[in-house]
Amino acid sequence: MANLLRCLTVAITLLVAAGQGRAQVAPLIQNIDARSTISLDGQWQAIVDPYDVGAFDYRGQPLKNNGAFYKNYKPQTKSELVEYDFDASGRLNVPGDWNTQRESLLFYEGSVWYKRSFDYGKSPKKRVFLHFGAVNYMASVYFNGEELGQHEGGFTPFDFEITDRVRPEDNFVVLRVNDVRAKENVPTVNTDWWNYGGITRPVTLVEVPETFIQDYSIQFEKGSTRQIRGWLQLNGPQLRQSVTIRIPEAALSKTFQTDAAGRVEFSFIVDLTLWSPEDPKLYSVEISTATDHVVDRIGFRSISVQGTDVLLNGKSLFLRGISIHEEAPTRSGRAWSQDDARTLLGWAKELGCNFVRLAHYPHNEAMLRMADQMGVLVWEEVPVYWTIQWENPDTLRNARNQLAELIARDHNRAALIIYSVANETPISEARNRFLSQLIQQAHFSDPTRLVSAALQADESKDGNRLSIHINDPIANELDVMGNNEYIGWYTHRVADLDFTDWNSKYDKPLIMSEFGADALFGDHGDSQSRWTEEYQESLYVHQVAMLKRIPFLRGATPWVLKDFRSPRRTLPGIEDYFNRKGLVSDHGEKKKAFFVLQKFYRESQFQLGTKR
Ligand code: GCB
Repeated sequence: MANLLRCLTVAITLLVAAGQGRAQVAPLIQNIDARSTISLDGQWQAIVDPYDVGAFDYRGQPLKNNGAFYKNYKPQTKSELVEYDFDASGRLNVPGDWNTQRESLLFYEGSVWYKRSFDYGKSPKKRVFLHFGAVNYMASVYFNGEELGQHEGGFTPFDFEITDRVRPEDNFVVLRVNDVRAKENVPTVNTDWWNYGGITRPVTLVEVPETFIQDYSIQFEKGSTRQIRGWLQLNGPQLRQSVTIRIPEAALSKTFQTDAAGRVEFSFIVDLTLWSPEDPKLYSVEISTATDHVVDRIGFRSISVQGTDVLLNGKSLFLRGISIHEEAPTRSGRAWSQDDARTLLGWAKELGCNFVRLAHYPHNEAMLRMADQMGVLVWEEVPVYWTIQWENPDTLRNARNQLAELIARDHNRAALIIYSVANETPISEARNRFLSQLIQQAHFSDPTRLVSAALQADESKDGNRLSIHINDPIANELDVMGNNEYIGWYTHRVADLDFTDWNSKYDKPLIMSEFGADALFGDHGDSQSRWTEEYQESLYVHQVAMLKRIPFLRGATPWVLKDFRSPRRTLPGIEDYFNRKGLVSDHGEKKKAFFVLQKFYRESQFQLGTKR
């Protein structure tokens, strides 16, 4: 069995690697923050290049000469023609989207070249990697005038090894970042969020020993609260080594031997305080080999489903959630920092949440680390959103790669309980096949977590009663069903919520993954008037009453915590390119509906789904 599993793992890794196509990225290094690092964050020189003249000549052929911006070439004589100059160009902050750093770039979609120089005293027998937290959407990465490779996908981390290329002085990294939307991409051309371009998450130089601990999983076996089942992968020339895992606080120390491929799978029994939202206990876990040493903060808990129940540490619970976009709470643009994470999750906790849906793409790692610390359960998601190219094998490879990178980054986080593989995707044979592969991949790569998708249901009318039927064949393969509904906003009237019944043919838990209404903070009127806080408040009152009547409901993540930018939202004076379904405005002010949900969550803490 173990051998079969290993063969399958290798097959999946190869498949995913093949899917990266142009990307020659290195395998992801787990837990970057625990390594020896130097931050490359700060001001980078930037050239805005809407016509891609830094990459292609006027015949559309790739530039190889000194005109290519990645060469960072300087004229050698006063007569030499060189039409770019990083040193004389403006600067952009990294991490940061470009759209909110310059007014002229708010709607810009295209290429921006980034450059940064650094000196580096490499210690002997060390390896050096360039780590990018995320770059949206396509990153072409160059180092000291040569191409390292490309990475596709705007929300997951990637590394390039530069051990043999780094020099003591005057290294320069150049990136061509392109965020042009394309039909075959993931996400595709149509979304309801801002296409924030740029190096949106931290850039880090990571120094590791020649043979280093590349990745590890130390988690409870599915359903268990005592049995650890894990694995560890070394990278480097000395692959056969003994590995010691210690949890000093629990007086635990176990030693294992890696095989010729640098891998070891292990299991052992522990007696630990379980992680939960009420008591988010994290242990320092020390992993050592003869050549490397990594410390992580890991929480231990089990998550499973039984019929329509979601069980955390064996006990049924109701997931009191909220959906969140990755937008900064107190400024404009993409969120990325610990402070951003603390504020966003702080608002969620103030609402009474024990759960958040990080929509619609992988959020930054700080969010997961903060959720671990603050005790907030997490649903993570890949941007398989609306109508992507279900029949296109490259689109599938791209989605699989983004899912693989997300799982690789977060698979030790206690807070993370659900991977969602899709949002509001229209049922078809091709779509079912596509999603089925993602679901299998998530289950296989991380058997300890639950898999979901935000579906849409059918409906029928009988007199004044509205019947909603969850009837999507893909639900057969999910552990938890998500469902988005906009009764009272896009469909029907708010009053219809009082006459709505929910049915499901699956014996599975349901999370109402979206509902909501737009309201401009400070816009007041009666509850029938669109865009007012009172309309939104009334919709929440009726939605909550309806939710309480759904017997198989085990959670909700209303749409959405905070107003967020969207190019689809053009209504002047109200939307102004913001989706206004936030319970908090884009300036951080709480709308009336915030307090309706808060009341529901405070009450339901002790009533719903607590069969103890
Ligand atoms: C949805 C989408 C979400 C949108 C939301 C809306 O169903 O999943 O991305 O932002 O509706 O506000 O229309």
